[in-house]
Amino acid sequence: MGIARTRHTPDQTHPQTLIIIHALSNRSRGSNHVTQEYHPREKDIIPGGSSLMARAILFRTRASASFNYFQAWARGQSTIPLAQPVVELSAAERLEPRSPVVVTSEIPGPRSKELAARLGQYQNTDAVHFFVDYERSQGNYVVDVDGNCLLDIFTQIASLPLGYNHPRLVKAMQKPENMATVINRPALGSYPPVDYVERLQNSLLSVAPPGLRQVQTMGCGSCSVENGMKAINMAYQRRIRGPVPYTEEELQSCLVNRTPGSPKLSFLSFKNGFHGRTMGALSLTHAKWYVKLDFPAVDWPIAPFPQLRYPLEEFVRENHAEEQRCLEEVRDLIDTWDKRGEPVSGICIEPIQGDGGDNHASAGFFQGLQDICDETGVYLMFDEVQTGGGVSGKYWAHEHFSLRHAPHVVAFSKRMLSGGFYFADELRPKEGYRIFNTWTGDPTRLVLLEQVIKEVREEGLMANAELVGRYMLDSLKMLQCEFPGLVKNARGLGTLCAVDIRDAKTRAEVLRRMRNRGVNLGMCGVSGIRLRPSLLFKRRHVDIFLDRLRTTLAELK
Ligand code: PSZ
Repeated sequence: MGIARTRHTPDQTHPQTLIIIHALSNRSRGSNHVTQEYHPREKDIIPGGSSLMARAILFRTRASASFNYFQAWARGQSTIPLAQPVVELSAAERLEPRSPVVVTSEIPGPRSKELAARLGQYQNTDAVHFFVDYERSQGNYVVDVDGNCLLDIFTQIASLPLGYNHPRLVKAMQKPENMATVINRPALGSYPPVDYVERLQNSLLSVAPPGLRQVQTMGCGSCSVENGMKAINMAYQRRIRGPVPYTEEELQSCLVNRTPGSPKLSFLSFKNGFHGRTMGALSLTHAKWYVKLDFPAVDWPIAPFPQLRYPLEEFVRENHAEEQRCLEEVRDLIDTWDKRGEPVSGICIEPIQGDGGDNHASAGFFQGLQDICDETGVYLMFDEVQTGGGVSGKYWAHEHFSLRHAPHVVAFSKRMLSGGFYFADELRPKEGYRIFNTWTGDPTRLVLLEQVIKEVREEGLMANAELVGRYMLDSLKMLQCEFPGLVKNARGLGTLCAVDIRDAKTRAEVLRRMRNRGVNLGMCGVSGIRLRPSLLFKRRHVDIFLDRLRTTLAELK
């Protein structure tokens, strides 16, 4: 008998509860693929909506499915009576709830509020949305401590590759042979475990961006960007210095932040970029005031990121001109700062600006940027902390740009579970302890990442991201036609989709109402809604999201 059965009392008035219970009890039984009746629209999708008849059929199907679930659960069976149409479900999908269920009058509910008040004794909790029951959360659904079950399209700030409690990851963590990895967190740079090389090969190296074969793990995204910058600066200085030993003056002056040991180099970033909160990465970040205010930052060149008009295919000429303008500015800045005696050693850019507003630029823009870097000897770093991990339809979003050669650094974190960066051979430090800290990552994360990568391959999840993303974008474009003025600028690559809402106040209201309807969303830029689903997001999830968004927008029209 599953753990869930002993912990929850089935309640016929909340059929969804039964599904969660069934799902959890199945997880503990560890059963494999089954087929079951399924969302009738999964096979025959029309983006953007359902007729009354379709809704009626859907309701009936769901109601009878719930009853069947209950009967099966009551008999302790792990298989579910079949109905038509039938599609194959993965083990993970079988565990997932069918739709959101909201049981409190608003979210956060009373228990969340009580916990926030308690936590508030020890820290500021203004950023807390709600408290989560991570044990009961499953797949694309997050369950809060009040029993609300929300479709999660923000996934812990875009950091869950396979949603919650994926059976494959649960299994990996239950393996006794992985226990030592979990318990004994090593100082990886000095005492790597016996299986570390193999772990790296099976995880990070197996999905390395084309042309890069060096990798360094790190803790978080900021730390990854920060150390990517360091690797670039070291390589830059090495190039200038040549194959000579360090001078005593260099070794002494660096200790007191003076030249020549601490050289006057600069790093170029873009307006609205987000690269993290540590002091180096923070100097590259220009997205939100509350990330920056009161902290000293290095005065480095900031170039404009193209402000494109959407849909991209309709504004090709205007957008091209805008991108050329930005590239010219990059060129000018490199020149100006060189003359100032603070040459640009590297450029850091997101393939799609995330926090700064889901701003896209074309492949041509990035190719042009790489050309400028090659001409001026500036190193190019892609910050793929938010775009990496397959959600763009490729493992790395910069792979969409057909660059002439690999960038020098690709920083990652979030959906890769471990932070870190891939880098060109040329950037490899010449001494130990130069890119280093106590943990430099966590092998436990690689155990999980290995399973994530296997699942992505076996279940074709990158192709899924591309297909579902296209469907989601088409649907958002339709919604934009339905609510002109209220919704605009639908844009996306894979499932990295976004829309802008009329203004920031309306956006906040949309997010609040959507949450109360059981859909958890993120925001970006001034008035953007940012969609960051897991790789398990399917068309049926898009439909649930869209249905609720349409209702919400109609209320706010
Ligand atoms: O408010 C915050 O601190 C947020 S909200 C979203 C993020 C951070 N994203 C983190 C991030 C990122 O999106 C990109 C493109 N680069 C670096 C980072 C920093 O990663 P962490 O938060 O892991 O340090």
